[in-house]
Amino acid sequence: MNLNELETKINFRTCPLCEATCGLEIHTRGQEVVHIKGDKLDPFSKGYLCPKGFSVKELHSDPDRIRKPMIRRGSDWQEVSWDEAFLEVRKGLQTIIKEHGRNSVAVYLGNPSVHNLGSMLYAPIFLRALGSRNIYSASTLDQIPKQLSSEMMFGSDANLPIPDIDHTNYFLMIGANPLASNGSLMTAPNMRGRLRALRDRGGKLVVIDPVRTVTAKQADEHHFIRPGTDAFFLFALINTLFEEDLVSPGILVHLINGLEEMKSLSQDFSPEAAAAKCGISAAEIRRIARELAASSKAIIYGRMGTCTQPFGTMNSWLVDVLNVLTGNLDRQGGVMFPAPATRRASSKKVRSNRYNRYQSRVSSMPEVLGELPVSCLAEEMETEGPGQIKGFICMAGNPALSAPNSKRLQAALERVDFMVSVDCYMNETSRLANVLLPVPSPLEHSHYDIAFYNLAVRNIAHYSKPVFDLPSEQLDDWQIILHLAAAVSEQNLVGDPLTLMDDYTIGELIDHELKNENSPIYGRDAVEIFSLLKDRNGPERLLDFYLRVGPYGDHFGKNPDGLSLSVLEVNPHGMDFGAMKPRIIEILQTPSGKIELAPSILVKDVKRLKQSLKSEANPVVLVGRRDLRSNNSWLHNLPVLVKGEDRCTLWIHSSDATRFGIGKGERAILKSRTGKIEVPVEITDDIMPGTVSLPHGWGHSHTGTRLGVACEHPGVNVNILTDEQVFDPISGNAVLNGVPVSIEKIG
Ligand SMILES: Nc1nc2c(c(=O)[nH]1)N[C@H]1C(S)=C(S)[C@@H](COP(=O)(O)OP(=O)(O)OC[C@H]3O[C@@H](n4cnc5c(=O)[nH]c(N)nc54)[C@H](O)[C@@H]3O)O[C@H]1N2
Ligand SMILES: Nc1nc2c(c(=O)[nH]1)N[C@H]1C(S)=C(S)[C@@H](COP(=O)(O)OP(=O)(O)OC[C@H]3O[C@@H](n4cnc5c(=O)[nH]c(N)nc54)[C@H](O)[C@@H]3O)O[C@H]1N2
Ligand code: SF4
Ligand SMILES: [Mo]
Repeated sequence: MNLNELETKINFRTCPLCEATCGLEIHTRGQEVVHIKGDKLDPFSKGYLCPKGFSVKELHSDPDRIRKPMIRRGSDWQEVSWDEAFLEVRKGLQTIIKEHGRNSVAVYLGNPSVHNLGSMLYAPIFLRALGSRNIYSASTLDQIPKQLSSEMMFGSDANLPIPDIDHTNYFLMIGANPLASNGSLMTAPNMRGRLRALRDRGGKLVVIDPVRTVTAKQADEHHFIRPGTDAFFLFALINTLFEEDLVSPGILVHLINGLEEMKSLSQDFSPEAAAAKCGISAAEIRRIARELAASSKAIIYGRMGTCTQPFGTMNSWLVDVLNVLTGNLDRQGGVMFPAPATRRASSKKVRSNRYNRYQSRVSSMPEVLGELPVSCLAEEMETEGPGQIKGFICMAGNPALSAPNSKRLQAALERVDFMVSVDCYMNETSRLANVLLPVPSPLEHSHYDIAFYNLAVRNIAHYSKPVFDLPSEQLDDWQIILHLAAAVSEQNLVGDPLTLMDDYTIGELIDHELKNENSPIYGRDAVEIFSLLKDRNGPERLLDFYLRVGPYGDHFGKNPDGLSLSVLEVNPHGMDFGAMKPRIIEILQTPSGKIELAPSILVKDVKRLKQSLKSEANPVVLVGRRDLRSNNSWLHNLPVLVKGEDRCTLWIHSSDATRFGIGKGERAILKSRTGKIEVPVEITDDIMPGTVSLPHGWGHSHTGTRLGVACEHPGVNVNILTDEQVFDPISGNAVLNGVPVSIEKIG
């Protein structure tokens, strides 16, 4: 044995599992992870870690992770070489494309693809090569309403207002549970510490949630809200600001359109009218509005719970209208726009909205930001006729568990002619594929959070080298994706398709940049820039390019002390470029050059809200729940994260338990339009009467999966109950909260 094999090495790496981007200190010996702790020298996380951070050790060594490409013949899976696998993919997809056209191949990009440098940089290239309109992603199960409202208000979905949590005095948090989720659209490690600091400096945290969550318990104030009624609450806050002459956009006053329109729209939503719908009293609504107006630095923040409901886009819009009306948009301690190190100067000052440029085939749902809603995926697979989905590529996703009415979607997946999964597990979705292309362990490739630094409360840049070399028989995500791009291309690319496409990609990027008058390398020589990048390839070359033309970059020599990947490589704990700063002028890309407070599509939708003022509330509705030791559907195979008591339980208020005759420790049947499930019940007064809650991502009881540990703790799949036919009609986003259900005691 080599003596070096026995030496312990210390590696630093960002945790890839959630949006918080914590620094890990990973101790390895040979090919083994000895242990993982928080990296105290990471300028952002300062040693903080949640239990999932440690679990990367088990993830890396999990014997159930798939390590060889596989082809399914009937119910038999065979390990094959990469060449064989890609040949099979090319044959399968080309047959479909030739016969039915490019739109007949659909793609789903799942949540971890946003946490993966290779897929962030290369999936767009694959999507372009494919040229299909049937592009789906986890975004329409999640935050696309927020992206769409930003597109309409500020002119780009790439600029989302992010809470300046470290400097605020007042945090109104609606439909988010960052002490369980570690924060979303608000990248910041150690939410508990940051929220504690807010209170320690005399600030106030107010949580609006149908559940008294762990976050609500740490707040100064928590208000139960009836699921799906946030838009009434938000409009009533706006109504109060106008009625009491508290509107004060500050220096933004000359930068906004639609102030009068907002005033008149809000008139129909008095605090009294809203209170009857949402369950928060008119007096409380008025008081919260006054407190927001009085605070010198306040945040209004709405997340998951506000997006995944029928008024998702409206909520996302009204949240930022409130930030503007109280003068908190683009102000320190309010919500601001990060300046990430990889940001390129935009070439267009004005953009038209990427919305409704085409529609889905069956239900005519509008395209949003280049994709169609997952709620339409099953019907597009089932409904015959030109454009029907016949081929399906699933990357880093498990829609068989994560998408609404998953029974229907699973049946639809079973009938597509050809399916490819790019995944590390044989799970509920990938078991249905014809070809499974396995991705490496997160420790076998590099990492940079190109997506999440766009959402971070500080401007951070942190590059992690691979902890272990890529095993010789393994391809990285970006290589798999380029092979897929080659497989769907018309020509059979000769030579080395990967190098060809990789060089082409960077070449195109350089050309584009050199023509952009706002770029720091405008007008320079393409050959020179290309040669300055020549020592790298793949994601590293693209990342180096982005960093060097970015706001802190070396601008390829023009700013010699500036940032490049080489600089990050000698700063293994990451670098901090400071807190967010006001920069609204730089980011606005609306045709008017102003903030659109009242975009016409959203204004028209207010009629729907007005109509629902009169509708009756459902007697019992179901909401979701996140637990610190989960991550959507895919970490339940790690013993450290599933040990202990069953977490997939139905929370029900004691008054409802009495009403339905359900006692402690008993089980219940839950039914909705789409299905029924049996669940163990937990009685608690931490939930609003009339609301029940169940986590998602469970239900690991399908034959054909290879998830030894998860199958011992299967839980039930809540998405058997969520309804794909109920969605936010503006964005098409799925409704995963506020689902009407009935409950029966078992026996
Ligand atoms: N009822 C209900 N449903 C929900 C939600 C809810 O709150 N309630 N939440 C929704 C939300 S917000 C989201 S984002 C979605 C998430 O749902 P999905 O997008 O389906 O994501 P996951 O369930 O996390 O599945 C991720 C898959 O990626 C694989 N994977 C992990 N890392 C990598 C990698 O680096 N590369 C590749 N190629 N594969 C990888 C995992 O093995 C797993 O199969 O679920 C949604 N569904
Ligand atoms: N531990 C863990 N962390 C995760 C994940 C995970 O699965 N587990 N998933 C990651 C992903 S993909 C995402 S998108 C983020 C999400 O992160 P968050 O946005 O913080 O989402 P949740 O923790 O689901 O909190 C949503 C809250 O909304 C409440 N809610 C439900 N319906 C309504 C409503 O109608 N109105 C209001 N006001 N509230 C409502 C729920 O009770 C819940 O407390 O978390 C990420 N982090
Ligand atoms: S909070 Fe998120 S990033 Fe930090 S250790 Fe946990 S899972 Fe990883
Ligand atoms: Mo998500």
